[in-house]
Order: sequence, then C-alpha cells, then structure tokens
Amino acid sequence: MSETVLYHVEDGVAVITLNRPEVLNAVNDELGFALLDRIREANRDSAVGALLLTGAGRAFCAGEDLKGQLEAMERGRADLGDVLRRRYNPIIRALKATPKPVLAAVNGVAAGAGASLALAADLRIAAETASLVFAFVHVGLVPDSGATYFLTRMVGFSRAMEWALTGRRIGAEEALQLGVFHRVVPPEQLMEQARAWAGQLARGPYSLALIKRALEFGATHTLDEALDYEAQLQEAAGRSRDHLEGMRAFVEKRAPGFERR
Ligand code: LHQ
Repeated sequence: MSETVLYHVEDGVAVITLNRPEVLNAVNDELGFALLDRIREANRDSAVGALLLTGAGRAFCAGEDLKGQLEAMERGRADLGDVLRRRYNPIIRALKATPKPVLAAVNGVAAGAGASLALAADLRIAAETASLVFAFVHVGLVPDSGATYFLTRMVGFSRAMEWALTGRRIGAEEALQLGVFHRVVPPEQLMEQARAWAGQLARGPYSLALIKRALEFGATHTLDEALDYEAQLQEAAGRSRDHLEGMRAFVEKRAPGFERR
C-alpha cells in the first residue's frame, strides 16, 4: 500500500494522513487513489465509527500536484476533466456518501482541491496557523472538487465569489467566524483535540449516519420534501437500539452506551 497516505485505526477512529510533506501533500495519482482506497476501507470496517483526515508536516494539502500536471501537459497528456472525473470526484463522493462522520484536522494551509477536501468533511477543527486558499484562479483554473457547491452553501454566494475570484488566503480566525472551521486550537494541541473529538463521534449513536443524510437532503430540497424525508428517517432512528438505549440512559440518569445499531 502506498506510503503517500498513512492509515491506522485507534479508538474506533480511522486516522487518514496525507503524506507527501515535501510538496505540502499535493495530490498526484498515487496519493489520490490511495486516499480513495483508504476512505473505502474505513467505510467498510465495522470497527471504525469516524474518519479523521489530516496532513503530514506543515500543510493539510496544496491541491493538485502542479509539477506533475505541468509535465503531463508538456507531454500533451493533460486532460483536467478526466483527472477530476477519475480521481477527485470519487474522493469527494466517497467522503459525502460514507454514513460515518468525517472530521478534518486542518493542520496548515489547504489550497485548491486541498481546500475542497477540507470542505467535504462533515466537521473541521483547525490549527490557529491553518488557512484556506482557493488558489485555482492563480493557475488559471476554476474551483473544483466540490468547492463551488460547498463554498456557496457555507459562506453564501457573495463571499464565495470574492474568495474564488481573488484566491486570497483565508486565515483560521476568519474561517472560524464564518463557521467554516468549527474549532480553532493552538497547533500543538490540534491532533490531541481532533482525536478526542473524532473518538467522541465514533462512540455516537446510529442516528449520526441518518443526521448526515438528513442535512444533505434538507439543504437541497423543498420544505415539503424535507418534512417527508425527516419522517422517514425518524422512523428508522426510532427503531434503532441506540434510541432505546438513549432514552433508558436519560431516565436512569447515566451516560448512554451506544453501539451504532
Ligand atoms: C507544490 C504544490 C503543488 C506541487 C506547493 N504542487 N508542489 C484539479 C484537477 C486537475 C488539475 C488541476 O487542478 C485541480 C485542482 C487544483 O488543486 S488547482 C490548484 C492547485 N494548487 C495550487 O495552486 C496551490 C499551489 N501552492 C501554493 O500556492 C503555495 O505552495 C501555498 C499557498 C499552498 C503554500 O505556500 P508556502 O507556504 O509559501 O509554501 P511553498 O510555496 O514554498 O511550497 C513548499 C514546497 O511545496 C515547494 O517546493 P520546493 O521544492 O520549492 O520547496 C512548492 O513548490 C511545493 N508545492 N504546492 N500544488
């Protein structure tokens, strides 16, 4: 298995680390396909309750490997649409489709498709030194890997337009104020806090999976459709063992022991 993505499971959490620190974890074919494999592996593993995505070294991810891409272009072998369809889009779809919560620990700069990757997680905890750079414009490209979808929904159309057109560096504090980052912590505390948070998510009830689906649905459908879907999902949640356990724990004034069932 490729060393460009490190993977281990601890405390019910699949820790997935992008590992090309010498190029700020820029994504080439090897890293991209290894990442996709690891997301799928975490999804399949019943011992895994949450995914934690981070980067080795000082960056989260600098997006597409521009040196590799330039070489491919000079050899006349670059088709960016194909790169997206084969490599990035399946990664983003896999992150959104897994019923398990995905936490990104943004340890440094997240640029281009690397920023998109951070936005595709369900939650983001970031180091004070982290930043987002929608760098696509600097290399004459358009935001991709879901950036147009996530950004417009997270920060609104007007601000998304400014971030995309300028490609300026968005600091951790600004991202926190706008709810793009959920928590910002000193760099030396990032991984400890991220592991603790992901561990907590991994011990959550079966309904976490349904909550993910419910919110994605609610964000893109009408009120009538959302009401119907909520009723459908609640019916399923209501039949879960974890719902029963949650109610018993409440009545017995103790912490619930969920089993993701
Ligand atoms: C890199 C990269 C990098 C290679 C830093 N590649 N080496 C999708 C589909 C298909 C095709 C095209 O694109 C896409 C989507 C995209 O992702 S397009 C956007 C691609 N990403 C970028 O444009 C970001 C490029 N990087 C930067 O702007 C800066 O490196 C940032 C702002 C991320 C960090 O700046 P610094 O902290 O000043 O670091 P640095 O620039 O000195 O980088 C450190 C090293 O990493 C350096 O190598 P060197 O050998 O000189 O030490 C960089 O060349 C290398 N590196 N990003 N994407």
